[in-house]
Amino acid sequence: MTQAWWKEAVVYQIYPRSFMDGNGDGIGDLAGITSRLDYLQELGIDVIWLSPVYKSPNDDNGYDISDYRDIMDEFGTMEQFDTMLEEAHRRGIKIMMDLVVNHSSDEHAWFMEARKSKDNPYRDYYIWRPGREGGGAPNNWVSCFGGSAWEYDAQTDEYYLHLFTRKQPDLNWENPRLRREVYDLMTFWLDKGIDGFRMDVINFISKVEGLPDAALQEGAEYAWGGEYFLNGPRIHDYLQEMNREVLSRYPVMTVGEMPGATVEEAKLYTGLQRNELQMVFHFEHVNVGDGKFGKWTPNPWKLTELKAILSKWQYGLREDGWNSLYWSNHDQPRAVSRFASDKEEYRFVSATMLATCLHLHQGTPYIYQGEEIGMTNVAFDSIEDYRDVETLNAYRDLAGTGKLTHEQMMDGIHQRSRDNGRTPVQWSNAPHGGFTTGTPWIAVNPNFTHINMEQSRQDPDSIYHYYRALIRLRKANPIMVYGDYDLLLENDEQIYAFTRTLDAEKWLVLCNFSDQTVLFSAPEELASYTADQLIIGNYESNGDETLGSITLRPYETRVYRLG
Ligand code: TEU
Ligand code: CA
Repeated sequence: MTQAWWKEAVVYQIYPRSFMDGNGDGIGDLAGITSRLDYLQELGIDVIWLSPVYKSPNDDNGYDISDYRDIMDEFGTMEQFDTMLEEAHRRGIKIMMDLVVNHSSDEHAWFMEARKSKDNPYRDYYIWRPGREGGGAPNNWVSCFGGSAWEYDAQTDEYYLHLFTRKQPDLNWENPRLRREVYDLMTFWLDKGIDGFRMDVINFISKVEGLPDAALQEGAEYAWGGEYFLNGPRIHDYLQEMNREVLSRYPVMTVGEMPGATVEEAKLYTGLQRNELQMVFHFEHVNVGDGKFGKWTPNPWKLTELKAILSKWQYGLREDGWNSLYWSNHDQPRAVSRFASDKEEYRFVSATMLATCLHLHQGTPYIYQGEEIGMTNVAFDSIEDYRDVETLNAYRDLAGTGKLTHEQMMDGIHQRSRDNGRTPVQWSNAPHGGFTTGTPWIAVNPNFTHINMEQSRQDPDSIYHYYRALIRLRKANPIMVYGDYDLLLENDEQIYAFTRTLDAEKWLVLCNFSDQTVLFSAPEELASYTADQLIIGNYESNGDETLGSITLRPYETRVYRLG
């Protein structure tokens, strides 16, 4: 197995708007981030993935960029960015930027030019088509955030494609001039000294020629066109070109966000000899339980499903390629609420079990801000309290049309809205959780009074200190990074058990995903081993260290070195 710093690293994601407000205007900012770097150093992480900080009108909180070479007004100045970068580097922390180049903002200078006339030099930076004969959008694709993926522009009597909101027009990667612009702006940031890119929906950039209609479901107005733009025909050419032109010239970390990517495709994206990317974020495990209206009507999910998905990825990328490991991010609900229990009596054991499970898989782990103190989902009573454009559009499309009742929709929102991950980080029990001295742009989860960083740092037995221990463990034990993964008990609905093996060393990882007390009895393949040493766990020992029968308490996790 080829060794690499980015395989050994632990990444921490910052969603700047919700991380720390440095100037009291209620919006997190760069000064706020800089003020918390000591904290991140103490936690022990190696890399920060910074969600977008570029100039943006914030239709989608910075994922709609109007100037790729400048900083969003609310977040501060380029000088403050440079200070943050320097201060991070001084502490041995690298910065990975978000690269959002499937689309720009409609307020980007390129688009403002492009929409002026059909022969404008920037016209082909975007995807324009005339309407259908007899009227209407060029095809029937639905936007990821609801409604048609096309917007009519009267000035030139044509439509432009937007797979996200109408303020996020898709860029035309067929155009070599556009690709050159992207490589140049990447170089601009790399020359500043940043350490990598997380690439937003990067597997959407190559569309099938002709942009054909997708199959319409009965009664639906629009259709999901994924088969015509996910992992499209020229995607590997583009990524190899990007690698040749830019990435190969810098010692960087790269991860491509890829909804709809399968493990077979991930091998092509991350295979060492392919010179594309290092890792992808797939969505298979975070989509478990999606129902009739996707995440808004969630069904219960089974542990066997989750294990099957994660194991397929572990085995699939075992020889070549590399996994990214995550439970949550700024688009997902909070990990404890989604995958274990956020009931206060189980919150510590849930959060530490999930952390252990994730960090003991093979791959590079990503911690989402607040996860390290066990922050939970929020349940605002009123739709007025939500800010996320996806949530608000879905409410309009589903509750507004009677497809779901208000109560059903609010239940879906409470479980899965992106705003669950976007309420501000809870730093202390001061007003607004110490996030701001002003009025926060989105309300702080009211549980900040007992779930907060200050509390978690003071308590040596907290989730926070458990994360620190896990990270330290990774630094000291190459088996956590490079060891082979092997699943045990694949049909068990309560216990997630697996081994990691590196040369002569073997570790056993046990995770109880249920609120029941369950018995683990070692399967055949472990018959010749004994539990040599408990490496980490989230309960006091109960003395049953014989592999034949281990009683796991609710959400208990244990990692043993086997002898
Ligand atoms: O997300 C891509 C994406 O597919 C999400 O819309 C995701 O499917 C959804 O949130 C889950 O319901 C990326 C960014 O991470 C997201 O914040 C942006 O809104 C989106 O791209 C557009 O840039
Ligand atoms: Ca601010």
